[in-house]
Amino acid sequence: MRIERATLREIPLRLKEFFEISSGGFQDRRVVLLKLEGDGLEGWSECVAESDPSYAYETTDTAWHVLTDFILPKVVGREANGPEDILSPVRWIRGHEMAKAAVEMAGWDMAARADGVSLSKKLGGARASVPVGVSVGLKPTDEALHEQVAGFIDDGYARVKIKIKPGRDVEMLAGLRNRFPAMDFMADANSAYVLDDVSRLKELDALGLTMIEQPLHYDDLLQHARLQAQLGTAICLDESIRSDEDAELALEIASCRVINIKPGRVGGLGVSRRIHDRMRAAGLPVWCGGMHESGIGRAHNVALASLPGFTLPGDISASRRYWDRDIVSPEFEVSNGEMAVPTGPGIGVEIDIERIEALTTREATFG
Ligand code: OSB
Ligand code: MG
Repeated sequence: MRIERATLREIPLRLKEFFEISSGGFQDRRVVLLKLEGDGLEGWSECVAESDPSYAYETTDTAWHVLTDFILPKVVGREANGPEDILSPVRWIRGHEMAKAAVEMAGWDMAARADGVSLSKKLGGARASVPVGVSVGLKPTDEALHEQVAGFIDDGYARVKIKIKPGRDVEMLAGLRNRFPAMDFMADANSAYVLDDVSRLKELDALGLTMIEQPLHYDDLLQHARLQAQLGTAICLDESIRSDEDAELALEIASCRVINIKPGRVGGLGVSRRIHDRMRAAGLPVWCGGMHESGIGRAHNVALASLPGFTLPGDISASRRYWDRDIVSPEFEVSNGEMAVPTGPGIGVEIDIERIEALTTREATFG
């Protein structure tokens, strides 16, 4: 595949509601979209970096910088031997997985279109629809939390993830468990605890959570292993897993029993699939996380989640959970806890290019 041209754009998209996690919150997303062109085909992707470095060190601006100054000038104009070879000229760049992933993922869309198959099929997906859940931010009161959770249960989500932090944890979750005894709940701490909080975290074992995501430091596999050894509840790692090597180490020392795979966080769909394969061989489940993507990033996530080892519901919610209006059609919907995997070529959704162009706040082209 020849990458002849690249167009990078930034558009603002406002979430329907303010979203708060243990490290802070936001409502306005700065969405970076990439279009690659070559061999008469297009490939689209979304860079999932956020505007501030609270979840990851990358930001919208570092991703823009690394993409425009280092990555795109080197990959455009080159013949690549498939999507996993596109980044070969920039392997020397350390980190910046979200910036790299954007290029690799647009390459996968292009490669799938070249074969005339869906991205799901190109990746080895095995399912026509995938189980999906929803991630609920911290709320000022239990009443507000209960109301939103009740709404999502009515919408049919297969699992509800609740953001927690010290002071908003055991009692808050016990209240939810009391009200919804049979619901599949999990918690996500986004690194808000330390190992000394172990006795507090052990109180979660009584609540029947499917897992607790990223309780400790964003970088620490050893302390998670020490915690997992003392906790009945499965630990799921998010921030701590940024490569297949991280996943290998986490498995070796038993830092977790589940991994939340976000293709942006690990550098693309190729690495995502390798982590999936590794976990599957170990008999452990994975699921696809989310970064409040627009329909373009969501389409990639749904395709990834159709691989056989993604047995747990992903943070892949309906377009209308996030946006008044998405930038793809049809919009993504949830019914009976499942989301349909697009079957058209590539990411399989139509991109609203007119609206994207109207919203564009900056643009860079190569080739
Ligand atoms: O920790 O999984 C997380 C969103 C932004 C950054 C980090 C996280 C999240 C979510 C939302 O939980 C998932 C989604 O609905 O896209
Ligand atoms: Mg998380």
